[in-house]
Amino acid sequence: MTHPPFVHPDEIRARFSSAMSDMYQDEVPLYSALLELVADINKQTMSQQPELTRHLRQTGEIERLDMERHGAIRVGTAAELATLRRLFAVMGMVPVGYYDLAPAGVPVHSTAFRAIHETSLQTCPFRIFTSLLRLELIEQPELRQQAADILAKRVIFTPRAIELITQHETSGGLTSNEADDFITQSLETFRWHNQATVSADVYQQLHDQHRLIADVVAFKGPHINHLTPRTLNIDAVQMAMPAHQIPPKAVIEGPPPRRCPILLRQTSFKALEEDVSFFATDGQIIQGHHTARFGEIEQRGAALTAKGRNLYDNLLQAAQDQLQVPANEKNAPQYMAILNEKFSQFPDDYPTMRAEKLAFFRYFPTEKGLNAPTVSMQDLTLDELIDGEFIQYEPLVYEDFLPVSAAGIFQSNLGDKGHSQFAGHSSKQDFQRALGATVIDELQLYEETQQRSIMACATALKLTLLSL
Ligand code: OOG
Ligand code: NI
Repeated sequence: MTHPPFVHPDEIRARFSSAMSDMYQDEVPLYSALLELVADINKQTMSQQPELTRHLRQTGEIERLDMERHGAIRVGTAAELATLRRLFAVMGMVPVGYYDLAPAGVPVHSTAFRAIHETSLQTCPFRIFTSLLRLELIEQPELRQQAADILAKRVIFTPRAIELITQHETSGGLTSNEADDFITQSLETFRWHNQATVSADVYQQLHDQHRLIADVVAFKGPHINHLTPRTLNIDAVQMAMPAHQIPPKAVIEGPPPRRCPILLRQTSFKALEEDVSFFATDGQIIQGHHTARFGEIEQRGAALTAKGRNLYDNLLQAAQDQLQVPANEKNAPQYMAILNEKFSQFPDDYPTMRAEKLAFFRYFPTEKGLNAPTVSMQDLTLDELIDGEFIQYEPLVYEDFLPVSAAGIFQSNLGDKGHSQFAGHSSKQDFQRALGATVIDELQLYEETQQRSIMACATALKLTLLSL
């Protein structure tokens, strides 16, 4: 018996990402406004910067730009996280990286579910930053137990979603109709519910412990809390936001503006205050509020090697040490000045970043190389092939997240006055145990993509060997 062909996981992810964006636009109209603003500024930026446009064309990023986004969710239990891992696997998304946010005062640890091969990322780079609440960081034992009991009772997946996940695992794929069904069913898990599952009293207790704990425990499921389009000019969007009635957070997280962008710069608009109803013990409904959902934008730059990342972390730390207090509305200009000054130590041209092995690159054969006789190139090193203009290179785009920035995004939307930091050691092992899998090392992935591009050059130019 033949069966209809399976849909490629990349295609399911693309459909899911688009359905998720539609749902969030309905739920949070300000996100729609942000999308429009970002699209306008992207268009403007490309017409003003032909060199940037050429670069986006060369790497293929121009095609993924409009559909590029990430989202974030927070779950409460190991079982929820492990099932999410199976759900995301249907869409070719696997856990990459470990982020410990406890040192920054947020009681969660996280990973990013995403595609890992450059071809898949090109089809759809959709990522989900996924955090697991660390209940063990709740100080009061009774509240901790109560939160655990509430979480143990909830089921965040529809029975049909589980069925389709299992089917994908056993038969190796989903047909087009099943994929659409899977998308409809799994979106239910991420939908907003304006009805809390706990009483106003319990909500308040959880909230008093940490607003994030209330956000995870008091609701039916892990509602998507933001979606983030990719901008080509984050400073321009940040500046334009207030005029569009979108209130931005005080400072842009990450590195300062540069000619050659690195890693990730992010900013968000403040979370909305939304109406929520709570049950009272007498069965009555009480109206209240909850703030959790927001919008964010990001500008992505070059992926850094371990050496480059080290330099980045040190310069960022030095800037924060000099400022002494967390960056806020008042000291934002001063912080940006310090940051700029510190980052003057980070080379800002691609040849130096490449020569000093600070970033990862992708290599392409040039027209000249493709037309040259192989013998003229055979004994040349990669550097010589570049000097001879047989090969050119572009930075590899950073596909991941940054823990310090993520903490800044969390904080700006939690209005957190309490914790500056949680004690308790980083526990990648605990996280992986909960996840039921190890997380992939992102540096390894960039290394592999870089290496594949070198191999592809060798094949295209008919060279037997290329070494970095
Ligand atoms: C996640 C915050 C982190 C990012 O882009 O760094 C994040 C959250 O608020 O749940 O999304
Ligand atoms: Ni985000």
